[in-house]
Amino acid sequence: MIYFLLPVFNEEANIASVISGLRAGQFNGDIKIVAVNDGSTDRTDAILKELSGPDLIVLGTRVNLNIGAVFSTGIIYVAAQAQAGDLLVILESDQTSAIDLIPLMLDEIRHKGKDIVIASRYLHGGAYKNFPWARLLFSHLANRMMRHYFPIPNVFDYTIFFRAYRISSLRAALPYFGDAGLIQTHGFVANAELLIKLSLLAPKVAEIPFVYDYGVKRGASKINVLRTINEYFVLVAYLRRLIRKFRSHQARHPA
Ligand SMILES: Nc1nc2c(ncn2[C@@H]2O[C@H](COP(=O)(O)OP(=O)(O)O)[C@@H](O)[C@H]2O)c(=O)[nH]1
Ligand SMILES: [Mg+2]
Repeated sequence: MIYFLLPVFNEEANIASVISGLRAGQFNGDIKIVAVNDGSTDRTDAILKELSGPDLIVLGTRVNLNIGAVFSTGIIYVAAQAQAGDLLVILESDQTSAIDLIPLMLDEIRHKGKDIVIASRYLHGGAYKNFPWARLLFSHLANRMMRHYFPIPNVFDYTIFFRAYRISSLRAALPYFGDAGLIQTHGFVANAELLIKLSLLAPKVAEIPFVYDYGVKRGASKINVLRTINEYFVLVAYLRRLIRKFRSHQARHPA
């Protein structure tokens, strides 16, 4: 089974197209779409009802909780449902995650033994298109900062949501961090937090080039850049403390 996790917040202009794109895709396996509706106040909920089917699970909250809670809810749900060998793809609900790249991402896991595959804007062949310059600058700085403090072999893009995971590698992380501890940040930084925590357990991570075209998105971005900058600094301090504790635990209890 291939699970697709969609964080959804006020995506009335995009969500139907994303779900029908997934339904039309060729992924070499059964699919289940898990849409976590993060307290949307537009027509998102009604549209999700119109799209209902056995392949679509809608979770979420009535109030907006932001990405951290959305990822936790979706990952814990999928980890509990999945069978050994199942895969998870997290993608955005605003049409910017190119569905035709997914088979290549899944191939890296199925045939090349990878555990996590990142659609990367920073690899040769990857790029940002139609992205506002201020966001571009911010994205570069955030990725530089993550790479500086938390280097992971082969990883340059820490902030893109669009990734594929071997679900067993997510499951392996839950006993270390707990359901409530796998993701402890609230905003967009939750995505980097997840990757860095998983990397402590040494999964095989690969990137494949991805042209991220922001021009295909309908509607406005909901990111709050100033708040997110602050969250990256908080994340660095938090993860450095956590990694120290993790390493000293590992030294006392070698596997
Ligand atoms: N911004 C934001 N996005 C959320 C939230 N909850 C879920 N999402 C989803 O997370 C993804 C990223 O948000 P988006 O507005 O596309 O950010 P951008 O593409 O970086 O401008 C989208 O799929 C949103 O629907 C939230 O509280 N805030
Ligand atoms: Mg987006």
